[in-house]
Amino acid sequence: MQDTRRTSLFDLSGRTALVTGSARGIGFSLAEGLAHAGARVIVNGTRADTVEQAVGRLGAQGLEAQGRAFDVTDEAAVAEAFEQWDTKGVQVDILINNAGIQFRKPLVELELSDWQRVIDTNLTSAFIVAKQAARRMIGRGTGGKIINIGSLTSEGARATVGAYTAAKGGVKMLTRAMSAEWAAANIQANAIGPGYILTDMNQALIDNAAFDAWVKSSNPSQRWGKPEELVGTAVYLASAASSYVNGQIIYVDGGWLAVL
Ligand code: GCO
Repeated sequence: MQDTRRTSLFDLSGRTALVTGSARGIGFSLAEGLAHAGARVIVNGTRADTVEQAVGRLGAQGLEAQGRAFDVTDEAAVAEAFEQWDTKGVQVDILINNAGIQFRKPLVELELSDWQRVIDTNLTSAFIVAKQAARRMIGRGTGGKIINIGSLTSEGARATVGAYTAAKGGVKMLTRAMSAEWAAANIQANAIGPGYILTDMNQALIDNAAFDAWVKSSNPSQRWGKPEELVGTAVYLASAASSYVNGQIIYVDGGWLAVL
């Protein structure tokens, strides 16, 4: 039993967190937030230069960060990264599967290759990276934390983002599948479903006056979310505070899904 009088429930000191797709956007904010909660973080992205810049921005705040560029859809590259961490004694205790892309096109015009790219990056990557992380968590007997990033589209569809919607619906169910297989090994696998957040990925939507008005009128908070507003939920799901929470998706959406 956890002694809540003596342990700080949300303290991540001594833990190592890998956040995929964390050179910018939501991923960067999550890496920064976990580091402020005490974790050592590993920044990941596809480009070594942007990963190093992000590590530099964290280091400048006195946070403990290292970087590793790899493509989360490339199983061999992911396996190699984990093998190298093994040899250096780096253990991933917390994994945030955040890497994602968007590609907006009506389904009847969508090329199969673009569908595949979106599914691979947003859904299959979570399987590829979590497989490596969970194998080690199970092998060590330490358990661990896996946080997948879903979306409002884990629940509802929006025209022009069909592949993304299919992928994010899949992320919700993959999270449950992970719980089904790994909860007994003391791994808590949960998801966060962000609402519409002010990120580079959404810049075209933010700049579109009609879309901006739709976002502001569709959720009771009447505004877009900020990446740092996802941090509290991520720290909770990465910490001892969520030791009996498993297979859930927590929407951080300003109340969007609660209203008609
Ligand atoms: C879109 C956006 C989204 C959202 C987000 C909502 O085109 O609808 O890019 O995918 O920002 O995922 O939760």
